[in-house]
Amino acid sequence: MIKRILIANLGEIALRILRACRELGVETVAVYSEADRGAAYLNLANEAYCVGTPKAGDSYLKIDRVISAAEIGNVQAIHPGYGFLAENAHFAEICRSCEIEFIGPTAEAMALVGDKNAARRMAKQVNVPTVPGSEGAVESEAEALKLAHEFGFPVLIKASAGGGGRGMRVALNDLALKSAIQQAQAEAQAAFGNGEVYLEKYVEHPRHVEVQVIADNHGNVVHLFERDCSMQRRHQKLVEESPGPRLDAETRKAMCDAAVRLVRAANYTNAGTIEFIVAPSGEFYFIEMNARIQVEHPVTEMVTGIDLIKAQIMVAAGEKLPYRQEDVRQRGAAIECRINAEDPEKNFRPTPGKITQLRVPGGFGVRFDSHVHEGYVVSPYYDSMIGKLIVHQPTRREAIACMKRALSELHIEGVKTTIPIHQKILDHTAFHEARVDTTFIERTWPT
Ligand code: MV4
Repeated sequence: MIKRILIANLGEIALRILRACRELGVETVAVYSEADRGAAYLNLANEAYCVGTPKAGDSYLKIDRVISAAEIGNVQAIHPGYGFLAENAHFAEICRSCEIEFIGPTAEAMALVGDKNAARRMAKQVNVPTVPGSEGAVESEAEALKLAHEFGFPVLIKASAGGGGRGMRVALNDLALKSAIQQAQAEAQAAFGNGEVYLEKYVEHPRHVEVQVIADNHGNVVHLFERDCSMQRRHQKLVEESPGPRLDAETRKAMCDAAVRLVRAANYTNAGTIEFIVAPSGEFYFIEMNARIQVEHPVTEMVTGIDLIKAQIMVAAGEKLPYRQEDVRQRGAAIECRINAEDPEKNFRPTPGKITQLRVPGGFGVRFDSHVHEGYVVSPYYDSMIGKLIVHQPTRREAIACMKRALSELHIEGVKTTIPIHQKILDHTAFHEARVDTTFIERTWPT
């Protein structure tokens, strides 16, 4: 039985988890750093403990302090949210040894999918399409050159311990590849403590499409269809949507089935995301798997009607999924815009400071997931996301109109936000026609 949960996170996701717990009748223990002392959402928790100073490394990332708060708060489980400790297999292991349920996959499954090269190998084993590339790790320049000549330049060197675009570099020719291999290995060693790299052909102008899955501890694995997250800048997503536009039913089914095969092969449980890239040809390839709830999970919730945070908690409590695959439907279209305290006019520079005025949109099909309020001070220490505006409508066209209307109602004064770039995106014909790939933002508004 899970009667009390510690939320090892902050901001909108801490509040999102708090709300789910309250609806489930589960008590909550919040943690905060000195930078977040007095944040309004902390008052909704049954208890709240300070775990350190503002720097994340001295608070939200401190395993001993988070575990101490969990022990003192007498919780049965910890929800890590996203970021911070969410994909730290060591933390999941510590939770287990303290007999605290980690709300996520097992430490073993997390470590497995966290090794991007191992995940790629497993994908091949279960017939999930992967990009042409190396068979495992690349050790030498000679090996890399031979492979690159086999499948052609440009190629990408990726760190096994990387992910999300970290520890990744493109090589256009022999010379560049030679110097890149050693550099990439050294960089990966320094950044992740693991210098292993592998090679893939570079797929140009891809779309980013990911499949949401949820699996229980009884062998049931269900996918909740896909999200298109192509609208991003420097690996920071701006707009996400479900269903993925311009995805035919056959490709969708192949991708979702592939995701379920991979989840089964990895013995993966709880919520996870299988990331694919879709080439202009329509071919799709597995890229990596994310062992956490993601920022963009609400678009999936809107089209499926499934509360993913509640599902995570129920699965962690040992319950069976209450639906089979054939019960899950994709209904209508949902879009999310990430509202960040950043100045899109100044290269998306973070704009910490006090929110002096806030007017939040509402109405049919509008959801605003945010912890901020008038008088809230956006801290310079953490991610600059201050909210997510989500809409759900019968069709994509209506969802776009609804998002434009909702964005026009969202007034934030005191800090510059990404609202203006969202308005430009939503007015762009390339977005209306869904003719965008992951290079759209940089091509359209170069900085
Ligand atoms: C790629 C790719 C092209 N070819 N792999 C970037 C994030 C990481 N998850 C994987 N990424 C990519 N891998 C091959 N073989 C292009 C990207 C990529 C990308 C992928 C998804 C979303 C945005 C992206 C932006 C730039 C590059």
